Amino acid sequence: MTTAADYSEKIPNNVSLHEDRRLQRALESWQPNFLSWWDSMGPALPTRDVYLRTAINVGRDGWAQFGHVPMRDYRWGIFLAERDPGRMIGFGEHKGEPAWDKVPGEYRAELRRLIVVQGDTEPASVEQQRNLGATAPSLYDLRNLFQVNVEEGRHLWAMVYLLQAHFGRDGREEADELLRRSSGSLESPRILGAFNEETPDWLSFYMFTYFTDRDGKYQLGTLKESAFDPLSRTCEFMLKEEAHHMMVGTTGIDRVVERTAQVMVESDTDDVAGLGVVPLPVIQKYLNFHYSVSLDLFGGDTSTNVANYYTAGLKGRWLEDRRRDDHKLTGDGIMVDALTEDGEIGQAEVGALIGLNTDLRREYIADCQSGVNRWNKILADAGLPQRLALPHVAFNRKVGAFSGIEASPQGDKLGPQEWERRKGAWLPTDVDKTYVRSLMQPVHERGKIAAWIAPPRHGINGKPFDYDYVHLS
Ligand code: BYC
Ligand code: FE
Ligand code: FE
Repeated sequence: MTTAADYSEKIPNNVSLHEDRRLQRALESWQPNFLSWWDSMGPALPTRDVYLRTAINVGRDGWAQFGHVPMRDYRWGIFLAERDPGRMIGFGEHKGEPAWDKVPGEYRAELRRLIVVQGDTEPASVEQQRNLGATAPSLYDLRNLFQVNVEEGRHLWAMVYLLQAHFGRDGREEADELLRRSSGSLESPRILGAFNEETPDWLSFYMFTYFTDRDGKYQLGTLKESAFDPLSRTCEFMLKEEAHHMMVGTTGIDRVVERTAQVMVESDTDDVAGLGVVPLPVIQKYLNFHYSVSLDLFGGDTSTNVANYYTAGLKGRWLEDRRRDDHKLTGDGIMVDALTEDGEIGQAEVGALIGLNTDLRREYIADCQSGVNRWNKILADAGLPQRLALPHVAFNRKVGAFSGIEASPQGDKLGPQEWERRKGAWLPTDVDKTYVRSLMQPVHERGKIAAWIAPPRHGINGKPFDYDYVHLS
């Protein structure tokens, strides 16, 4: 059975908020802080309204409605996927016991930390994308940016709900801190590295939504397995929205590659810098950067934290119930990335539990490869011999076994001087970034599109590309 959202309330929800006055008051006093954060850190481009999807329900027969809404009036709501009353814990030492509706005291600190880390990324991405509206390549893209932004705002609401409903005063303090830290700040930065990087141009935005939102997909997938049922149900619903974010990234990069390939063929040259499109080597450098910083988001290659999370039932594996093992892993092993005794790039066998970050990172890497295959098919179909590739897992890492060394995208270990000398060939240089930024001339006219990107194959919700997706003010 589905509980429909109650839209008569200030905060749309399917969690019977009206039954809990204390929680309702906590959320209602947080709401103005959220709105002032949105005003100062959310999308900077003034708009009248935007054609947005709003979550209104969680059932199978339609969970969202579309319509033009002023962004500030977006109904950020709290939605949990439908409850399975008989749900059992699927892994760890509590496997087979009923899932928890409340936070067990012994796991309170760990669960709070997982929810805070997840919650911190959501507003961070909105902050990172704040200025992109000014250079949107089309109204269609502008609308997609804003859709992603409002939904990341809703994901923040989702985590704040869990904190305020289940963690008492600590939870309320953490909810305030989520609005206090800010992306790139020196005094109080966001918790994870990738969320303090800039997203200064639309190529970065597509790379971010492809690679970094995809980390979100995998992390949410593991939290969806959690024994703490409210977290599980929250993440399950967030994953529905996440699919669109990744579609924006996948097709965004498709369209950049397609347009570059077109101009390469038309002009019969590889050297398209100056022809108004992004050269393939620059696309590769952006890919290298966003992929490597996203690999860092999975944490250390070995981690006692993740072993404890798993054993306690807080965080599972990707598609836990499809794994053919005992779902406890106490006697199992896994090969993880590691430096050899003489400091070379290699692998080492460790207990499966402490290698779970590696397990998840590998699922992610395989998924990332599917995008690269897609973009390479676009190049092949254009008759071009060039190909894009994921760099080696040791390339440009700041977290894990390879954080102390440098490596080429091919996986050759490099000394610090050689790295300094050659890194400009692999990561975006100031010249590359300036060139990409020079292409970012706004196209805010209905039905028009910037010259550096191909139009999308489909519009949104069955609307054509030249629909009036955004009304600027
Ligand atoms: N160098 O790395 P840790 C999204 C050690 S995105 C070397 O903390 P953990 C979104 C550390 O001491 C999804 N070592 O990993 C996307 C420890 O050692 P021990 C966000 C380091 O805790 C786009 C070991 O490494 N969600 O939603 O296992 C737009 C491992 O510790 C370093 C989540 O991330 C270093 N620099 O996992 C919007 C989910 N640093 O104890 C949104 C929630 C640490 O083994 N978070 N160490 O000796 C988590 O699940 C986990 O906190 C993390 C880290 C996966 C992030
Ligand atoms: Fe999100
Ligand atoms: Fe997302």
